Amino acid sequence: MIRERILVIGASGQIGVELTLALRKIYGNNNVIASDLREENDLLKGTGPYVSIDVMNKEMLHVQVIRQNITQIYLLAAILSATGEKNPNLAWHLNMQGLLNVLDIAREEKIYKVYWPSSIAVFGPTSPKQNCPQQTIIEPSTVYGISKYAGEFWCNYYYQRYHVDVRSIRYPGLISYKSAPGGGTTDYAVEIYHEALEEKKYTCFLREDTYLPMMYMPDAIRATIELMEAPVANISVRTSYNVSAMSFSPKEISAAIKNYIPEFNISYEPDYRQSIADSWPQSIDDTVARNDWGWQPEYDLNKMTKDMLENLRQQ
Ligand code: NAD
Ligand code: AKB
Repeated sequence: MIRERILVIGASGQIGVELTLALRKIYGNNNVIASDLREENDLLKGTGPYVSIDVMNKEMLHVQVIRQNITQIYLLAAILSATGEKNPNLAWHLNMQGLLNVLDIAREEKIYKVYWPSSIAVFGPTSPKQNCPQQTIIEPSTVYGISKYAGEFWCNYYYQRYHVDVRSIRYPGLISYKSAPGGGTTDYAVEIYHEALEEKKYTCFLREDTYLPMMYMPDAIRATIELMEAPVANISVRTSYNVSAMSFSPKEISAAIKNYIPEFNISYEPDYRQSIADSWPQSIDDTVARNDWGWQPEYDLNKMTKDMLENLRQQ
């Protein structure tokens, strides 16, 4: 049996912190090496090894992979949709070159498995708005979406040509209370809970009727680990899997919060992120993920709202 040694790149980010902690529970603290450009996140301190890595520095990354006897890599370092529109060159460069560096090292060092997330941002204005299927018209209109779509095909290419077992999920917007989101269009759905508790009001940068696919972080972490643990024979998609949990608008999340904080008030001042949101589907069909590796979400809007507010109150 292989003794897994896992490298998480981008471990101090919104997903990285929780994924690193979950992987440490399964594989043992010392077998999961967290890495990031940023300083170690406070929640990771004292829970296992942490190294400073720039994924763009391929030589240094390669040295770490060999030195640490890495068998699996989770690549989370990226620039998200809203930040990407402010600096398209940087977003393209990091999102593409970072992935190619990891895939190349995985091929050369015969890394057992690679995880790299894609996003619902691959879909564009010409994709179906409702229950957007796994395979459909895909014409992304953001640099982030373009980089994710190109990345999906690089993953497929490295699997077909070099047999790198790289697996991927098109995450919807992710909502969490532990680590802050990093510059996405769906970030409003995290900010709103903080502001509801602290200020009892929130000004939303999207219109009240903007429906987007969303998922609570515990579901996203479980989906990731279930996909990575699925038998290789079950994996029919080598670009990236659609997964779905819930879909709501700012008006609906605000109503869900009001059930717990009746005095909460929301107002709307849409900005440049509105057109990004408008280009994405409102809901996702994840039948293929359900059939291939048994994906099932656990959280809907109300269950998530209760849990978010309870946990944020405790913080
Ligand atoms: P994040 O911005 O919170 O975290 C990314 C981390 O990468 C940060 O800690 C950052 O310091 C690090 N990083 C940036 N440049 C780096 C570099 N050159 N070398 C090493 N580390 C670097 O992002 P996240 O929300 O945790 O997203 C992780 C992945 O999941 C990304 O690929 C993102 O596109 C994807 N995703 C996220 C969401 C979401 O809602 N959070 C949804 C869909 C897809
Ligand atoms: C973003 O809004 O950019 C991310 C995503 C859906 O990929 N949360």
